[in-house]
Amino acid sequence: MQSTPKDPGRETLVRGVLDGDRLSAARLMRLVDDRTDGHEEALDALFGHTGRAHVIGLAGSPGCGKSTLADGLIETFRHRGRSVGIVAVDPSSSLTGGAILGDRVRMQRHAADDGVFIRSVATRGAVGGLSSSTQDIARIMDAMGRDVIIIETVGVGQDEVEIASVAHTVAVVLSPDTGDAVQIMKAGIIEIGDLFVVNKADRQGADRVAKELALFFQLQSIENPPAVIETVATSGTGLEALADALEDHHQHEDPGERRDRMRAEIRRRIAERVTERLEQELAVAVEASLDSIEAGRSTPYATVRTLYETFSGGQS
Ligand SMILES: Nc1nc2c(ncn2[C@@H]2O[C@H](COP(=O)(O)OP(=O)(O)O)[C@@H](O)[C@H]2O)c(=O)[nH]1
Ligand SMILES: [Mg+2]
Repeated sequence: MQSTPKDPGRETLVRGVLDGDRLSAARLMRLVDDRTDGHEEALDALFGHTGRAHVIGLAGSPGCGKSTLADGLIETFRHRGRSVGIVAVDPSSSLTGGAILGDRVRMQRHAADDGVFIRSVATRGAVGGLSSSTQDIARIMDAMGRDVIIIETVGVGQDEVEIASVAHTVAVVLSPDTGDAVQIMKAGIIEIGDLFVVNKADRQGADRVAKELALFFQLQSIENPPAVIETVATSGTGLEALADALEDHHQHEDPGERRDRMRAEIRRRIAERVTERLEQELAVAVEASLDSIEAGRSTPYATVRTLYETFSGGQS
C-alpha cells in the first residue's frame, strides 16, 4: 500500500465512504477505534446516509459455529447479488486469540472480492458488552453501501443482549455439543432471538435440540414462533434456508419494534459516550482536589458540591 503524502481531510474521507471506497472506510474505522479527535464529526456526516442495510446479529456460545456460519453466509448472500460487511467482535483475551486468527485465515478467501468487507473490532475490556465501536463500524459499512451487515459477537451475556438493539435480525446459534438449549432458555437469550439456528446438524443430538426449541415456543403459545433452522456450516447445508429466513424476518419486521430497538440503541449509545467522557474528566478533577483536601483547604463534602456544580453546569 502506498503511503499518502498527507492525511486526507475529514470531508474527503466522508465522501470516500459514501462512494464505497474501501480505503476511506478502513481509515475512518481506524479513527473510530482509536477515538481520534474528529471521528465523531465524520460519523455525524454519515449518519443521514445510513439505515439502508440489513444488519444481522449472530449470537451464541463460543464454538457453536458463528464464524463458520458468517463465512458461509457471505457466499450465500454474494450469490444473491448482495454486498456484505462482516463485523467480528474480537475478545481482547489472549485465550481466544487463536480462534480469531483462524477466522481471519478462513475468511481470507473473500479478500479479493470487492463485495465483501471484513473488519474486526476489539472489545474494550473493563467496560464490557459490545464494543461501542461496533455500531459505528456497522454504520460506516451501511454508509458505504453494504446491503447486508453481519455482526458476530463473542458470545458473553451482555453482548448478546446488546446485539438486539443494534441488529434488525438476531439469529441465536446453538449446537448439539454444548448442551446449550436448556441453558440458553434460562439465560434469557431466547428473548433476543428473531430466529434460531441449530448448527452442527451433522452431529448427533441436533434434531433433539431443534425439537426442544420448537416445543419451548409451542408451550409459550407465541403467535408467530421464530423459525428454527438446522445447518451444517462447514458444508453449507441449510444456509439457503437460513438466508431466506433472515431476509424474510427483515421484510416482515414490525416498524414499531424496529423503532423501539433503535431508540434503545441510541439511548444506550449516548449514555455510554457521555458517561465515558464525564468519568475521564471527573477522575482528573477528583485527583486534582486531593491536595487541597489534604492541606485542609477543602473537605470531601465541599469538593462533592463543587464538582457536582461544575459537571451539571451549575444547576444543582
Ligand atoms: N461438525 C461440524 N463442525 C462445525 C460446524 N460448524 C462449525 N464447526 C466447527 O466448530 C468449530 C468452531 O467454529 P467457529 O465458527 O469458530 O465457532 P464460533 O466460536 O461460534 O465462531 C470449528 O472447528 C468449526 O470448524 C458444523 O456445522 N459441523
Ligand atoms: Mg467466532
